[in-house]
Amino acid sequence: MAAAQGAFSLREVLAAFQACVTEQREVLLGPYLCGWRGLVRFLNGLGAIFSFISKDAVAKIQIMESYCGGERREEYRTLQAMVRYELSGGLVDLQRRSAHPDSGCRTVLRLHRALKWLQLFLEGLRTARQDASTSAICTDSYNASLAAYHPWVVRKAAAVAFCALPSRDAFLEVMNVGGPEEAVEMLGDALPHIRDVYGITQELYEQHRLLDLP
Ligand code: 1PW
Repeated sequence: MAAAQGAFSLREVLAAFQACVTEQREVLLGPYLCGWRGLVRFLNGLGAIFSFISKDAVAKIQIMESYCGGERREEYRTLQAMVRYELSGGLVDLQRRSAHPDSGCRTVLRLHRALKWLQLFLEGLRTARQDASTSAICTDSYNASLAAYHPWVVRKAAAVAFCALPSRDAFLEVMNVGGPEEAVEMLGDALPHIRDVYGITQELYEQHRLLDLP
């Protein structure tokens, strides 16, 4: 089962987020999107109820993949290059979505905010007791991060989906890395890399005042 096609393994995601950060502390978009693809597979493994959540992430990943595979792919090799290119070319809508509704900058910002949720959720999962409620962990991490950016209707739908989350052990099993202890250990290895990628992105966006892009 662990090798089933399309099955999520936390190992892949670990490797992708680890491979994101270059020696110059730049974030490579290729592995970043690869990591996101892994996360989406993970979400899909949690059941159909999560498909509305993964659908938007997939749409955003696709937008970014088309930039990364497009004519201007050199400008989209790293997050830093993308920000430079889009800002200097006036390719980002700063006040409201109009001429450039799907800029790389605003699209990555949505994924970046969602990554915070994931980070908090996995941290909660890692440190929780065996009998802890994953729904509560998920709700708390969502409320502490992404919820602030979502309208009421999305928050309600998310709350319903969270109720359907399996137990902590079942959850760790979906991660496909072995027993619960192994999964917890793997989370301990993976999280610093996710935190690192999040931190670099946050700093970059702060510097360029991009954290509130419409
Ligand atoms: C179990 C923990 C998993 C964390 C995975 C993170 C996936 C997050 C996707 C949440 C999507 C909720 C529904 C979509 C909302 C969009 O309106 C919103 N997108 C996101 C990613 O927050 C904003 O995008 P928009 O409307 O400005 O294009």
